[in-house]
Amino acid sequence: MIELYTWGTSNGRKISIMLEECGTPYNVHPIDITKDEQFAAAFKAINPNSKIPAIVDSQGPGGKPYTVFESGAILLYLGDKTGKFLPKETAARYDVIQWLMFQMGGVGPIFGQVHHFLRAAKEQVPYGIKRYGDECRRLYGVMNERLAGRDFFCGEVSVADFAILPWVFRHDWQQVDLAAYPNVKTWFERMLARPGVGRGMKVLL
Ligand SMILES: N[C@@H](CCC(=O)N[C@@H](CS)C(=O)NCC(=O)O)C(=O)O
Repeated sequence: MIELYTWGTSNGRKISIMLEECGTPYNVHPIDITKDEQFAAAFKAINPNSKIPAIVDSQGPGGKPYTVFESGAILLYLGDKTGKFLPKETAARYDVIQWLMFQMGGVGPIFGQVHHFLRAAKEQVPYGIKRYGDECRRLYGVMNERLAGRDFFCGEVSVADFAILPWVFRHDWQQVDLAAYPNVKTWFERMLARPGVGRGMKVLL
């Protein structure tokens, strides 16, 4: 059984989507980050970085419990464990890993800053809004080019799509009109039509 420590955010939803798509049984443990529960000692023992998501696999390597934090690492772990949504062949595998890292190093941090400066900042900071807004729109452009003539980021649907989807789901928070990125829009609609994605997106709603 997988124990999922999460909250209803884009990073958390990557993992509930993956678990639903794999059909892997899991228990949800809410960590309310609006109440600073991520800093509790019990959770810090699972993720020393005090952020959701994290998992504990009761049947980890060697049949022993194993803990994983960082959503990209969790997706790779679950892909290897289940044999789903992460190719085994080297080139196809690294195609997926590259686009997963594009999400982890680019989309997540930059879109997160856009959300902060547009929705949470206590003061208007035009410099931050422009810097992160420009980079956010540039990243949408990269995704739009990648998805030209492709149904998914890399061949078949993969953990890369599951990582990117919950961030594109917040395009209204980023003040991005998907009509300007038609390949992203079509991909987004294709992803949302998947029942597993729909169930994963509803966890802790
Ligand atoms: N790189 C981390 C980022 C995790 C992250 O930023 N989680 C946010 C919620 S989406 C969080 O726990 N925030 C609480 C905090 O920063 O104190 C991952 O992908 O797992």
